[in-house]
Amino acid sequence: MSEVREMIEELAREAGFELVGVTRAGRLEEGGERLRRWQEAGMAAGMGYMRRPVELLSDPRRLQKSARSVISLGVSYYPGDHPENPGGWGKVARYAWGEDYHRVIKGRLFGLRARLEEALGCRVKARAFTDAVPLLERSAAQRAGLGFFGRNSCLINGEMGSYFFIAELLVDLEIEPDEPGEGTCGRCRRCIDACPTGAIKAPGVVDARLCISYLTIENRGEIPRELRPKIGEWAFGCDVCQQVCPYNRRKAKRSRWPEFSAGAGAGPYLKIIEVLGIQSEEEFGRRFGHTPLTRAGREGLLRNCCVVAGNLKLTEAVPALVRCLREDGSALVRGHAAWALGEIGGKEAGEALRSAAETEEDGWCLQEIRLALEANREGRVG
Ligand code: B12
Ligand code: SF4
Ligand code: SF4
Repeated sequence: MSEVREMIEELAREAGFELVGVTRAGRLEEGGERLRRWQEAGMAAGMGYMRRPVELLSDPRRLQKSARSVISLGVSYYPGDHPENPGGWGKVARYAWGEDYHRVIKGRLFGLRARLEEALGCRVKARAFTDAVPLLERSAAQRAGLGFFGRNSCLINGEMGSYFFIAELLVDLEIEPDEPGEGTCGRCRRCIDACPTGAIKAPGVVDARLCISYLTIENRGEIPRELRPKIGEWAFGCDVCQQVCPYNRRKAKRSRWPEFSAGAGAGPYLKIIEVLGIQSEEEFGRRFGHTPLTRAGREGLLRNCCVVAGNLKLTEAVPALVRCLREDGSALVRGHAAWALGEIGGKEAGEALRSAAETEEDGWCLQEIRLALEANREGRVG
């Protein structure tokens, strides 16, 4: 290994990254081809930023012209497993238990760049990225040797599993590249079989239109009616295809970054009634502004919690759902509250739905109320 490469490894580890690899800043051909097929099949769903040209998303030099190498970094976010549900709470995917990782990782990347410049004694033109970047990060990281592609499409490291974030520094230095990551799922197909919505259409191909992670985080509209029951108790994100993975079961390593621990952010569960009570953007910002949950926005998170309440038949949530149905300024929230009330049933739910049917002005919402009343009539009235 060259001296510079060794120094990068050392500095990256000092900065807290467990995985370090380097690849040249050239086109990611195989990843680009897979992305093209994924886009053409409509699997990018409503993510406009994932429908950008393949040439852009698969070429690091489009992000920084002077880039010669990509330093790919991995850091475990694994905060442990979900404790038992305290009773009718909504589940949060592990990557989102703590502080907003974009901010936290960016801070460390800037620190790493500064240390690198210090050590080299010259200015390094570098850009730091994680997640919110028009680049196929998994493909770059695989080529830099951080891991191999699992059938769930996640990048898996043989020693650490897949509960890690990927980040990168694009630098104008020619650095000796690493060998691409290798590994295999063997005959395993647990993730494909366990996915609640059948979103893994082929090995390594996730249809975002069906993925709970997409539906509860990136999706800005309604959760399709037929998929709502399959969301189960996931209020934000989904870990199913990772938690069944033997690599994670055997090798997941707890994160050493305190910012990713349950105490630093929303933690493993959300109290549904509490979330349904968040009535303004300010309140939402105060409660979740420093966490990844901010991505779903107030409307999105309340929508998700309505669906979980309906799935768990959470009678204690009825008053909060009735308030949402009557008073929430968002039709998206009112419509999902109606659905939940239809699922839970009972007299109070029925009365609220009937009265809302007379005053609701939004067409989609009114349709949700009517369908909820039908569900309520079908024997669920208490
Ligand atoms: C859009 C997006 C999503 C979408 C779509 C996910 C998807 N699978 O496409 C949604 C919202 C559903 C999502 C969900 C999640 N995401 Co996301 N997401 C992204 C984002 C922004 C782009 C991904 C993308 O380009 N998708 C398009 C497809 C075509 O590309 P791909 O998934 O990367 O798949 C490539 C490889 O898997 C490879 N490939 C797959 N199979 C095979 C097989 C062979 C033989 C070969 C050669 C290659 C290969 O080809 C594909 C093209 O490069 C990246 C950040 C980034 N800029 O890259 C984060 C990212 C992929 N997400 C991440 C995380 C943590 C998650 C979740 C775990 C969050 C959660 N718990 O809810 C889930 C996991 C769901 C899953 N099974 O993928 C991490 C993954 C880290 C890792 N170790 O893999 C990333 C890298 C963010 C980061 N910087 O850490 N995500
Ligand atoms: S994140 Fe959940 S819904 Fe999405 S592919 Fe994995 S198991 Fe399926
Ligand atoms: S669960 Fe099995 S098939 Fe899926 S990614 Fe893990 S090892 Fe591969």
